[in-house]
Amino acid sequence: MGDQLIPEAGNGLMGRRAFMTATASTAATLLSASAAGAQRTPWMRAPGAPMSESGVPSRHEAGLQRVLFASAPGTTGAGTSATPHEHLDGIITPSRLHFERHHAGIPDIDPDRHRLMLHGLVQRPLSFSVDALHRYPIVSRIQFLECSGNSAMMTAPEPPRLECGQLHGLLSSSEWGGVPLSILLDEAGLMPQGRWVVADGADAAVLARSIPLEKMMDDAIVALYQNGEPLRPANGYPLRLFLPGWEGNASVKWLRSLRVTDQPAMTKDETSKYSDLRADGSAEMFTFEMGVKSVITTPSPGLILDQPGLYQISGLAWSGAGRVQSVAVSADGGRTWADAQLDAHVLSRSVTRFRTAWQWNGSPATLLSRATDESGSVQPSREVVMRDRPPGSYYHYNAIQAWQVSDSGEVSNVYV
Ligand SMILES: Nc1nc2c(c(=O)[nH]1)N[C@H]1C(S)=C(S)[C@@H](COP(=O)(O)O)O[C@H]1N2
Ligand SMILES: [Mo]
Repeated sequence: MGDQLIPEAGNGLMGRRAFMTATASTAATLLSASAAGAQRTPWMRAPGAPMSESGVPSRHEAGLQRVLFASAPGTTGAGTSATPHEHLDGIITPSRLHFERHHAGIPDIDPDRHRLMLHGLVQRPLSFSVDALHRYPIVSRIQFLECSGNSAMMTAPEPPRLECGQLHGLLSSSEWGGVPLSILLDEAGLMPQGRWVVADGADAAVLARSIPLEKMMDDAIVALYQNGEPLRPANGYPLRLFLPGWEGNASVKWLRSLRVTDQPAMTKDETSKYSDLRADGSAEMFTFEMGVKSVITTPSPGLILDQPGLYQISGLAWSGAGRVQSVAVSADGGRTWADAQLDAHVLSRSVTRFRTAWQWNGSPATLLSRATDESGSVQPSREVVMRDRPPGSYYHYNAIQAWQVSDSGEVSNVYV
């Protein structure tokens, strides 16, 4: 290692500038002459498997599965499954591993019989078939979807002994393609009294949410594509509402009706649920925008650091308000920080991948990441996020996550 590898922050943390040099070294073993001349491995001696119609991951990557999927007691399809972030890199969640949140299972919709109705305070109520929607201009963007209940278990009094995806996997990121709502609303002709749009889904839960008209006219889409292919049934096939940066619940799947109104409908999904209970007993409604947030995905619980040496710290940062400006990382529990390197794609209301190099000396260390977004909002501490939260108030948790590395290299979830 050259002498340019001077840590920028405490406990061996390299900064952004040292990232490439620091990580270019050392994990390989020296090639011996006997290994270079070794016999062919079994998979080199005969032709491999044939092609297939649809790909699957390597059988050696058993961790590439959605985690912690569970249905509410007495139900089959009312629950969540989470993205295993500790096994992934980059900013796109493979569609197969996108988190799922259903209130009454996945409807088996026949796209030829499905219609999207646009009605209420409009000049011309309209009905769209799926084919008709494909004839409108389609836009696509890489953006995140996060359930307002993501990370909710972090409000527990003791830190849950769970892995990164189990704690924070109700966040995924895709390229979403669809028709801007503004085009459809313009075609229907808004009446001046219109302020809200009530969206509801064609599932048995008939999930329904009231969305301010400004958001619908700004960047909302009727999504038809996810990562280049038609939406998967679990994520809303054949079409869903997609509201960039807003709590996942409002992105109504299996969308069937959009009704323009002059006030919110106060549906069950925005009153009894998805509102934020405060200590004085009041409930704050319509917390739509997801706060600035980040999490280190590696190292993280379940992964073990074999021996002291250089490691890459890598994670995800995002904000419902726009782009991620910077991510600071600490290896000493927040006493000192260094700026992480951001991957090339820093997009609005998307996840951003950050990385930094770390020289672990084999003693206990506490790793943290703290994101700042382009509006200047800084990811808060757990103490701040827990203020004014009575027990059972668990939505919209975006606090700084701490991972403790023990002297034996085990990583665990801790509160700082
Ligand atoms: N119709 C309908 N829309 C829905 C839901 C649902 O159960 N039914 N779940 C909501 C919730 S709580 C979230 S977080 C997101 C989850 O989307 P995903 O399953 O594609 O990840 O969809 C939202 N839209
Ligand atoms: Mo959700």
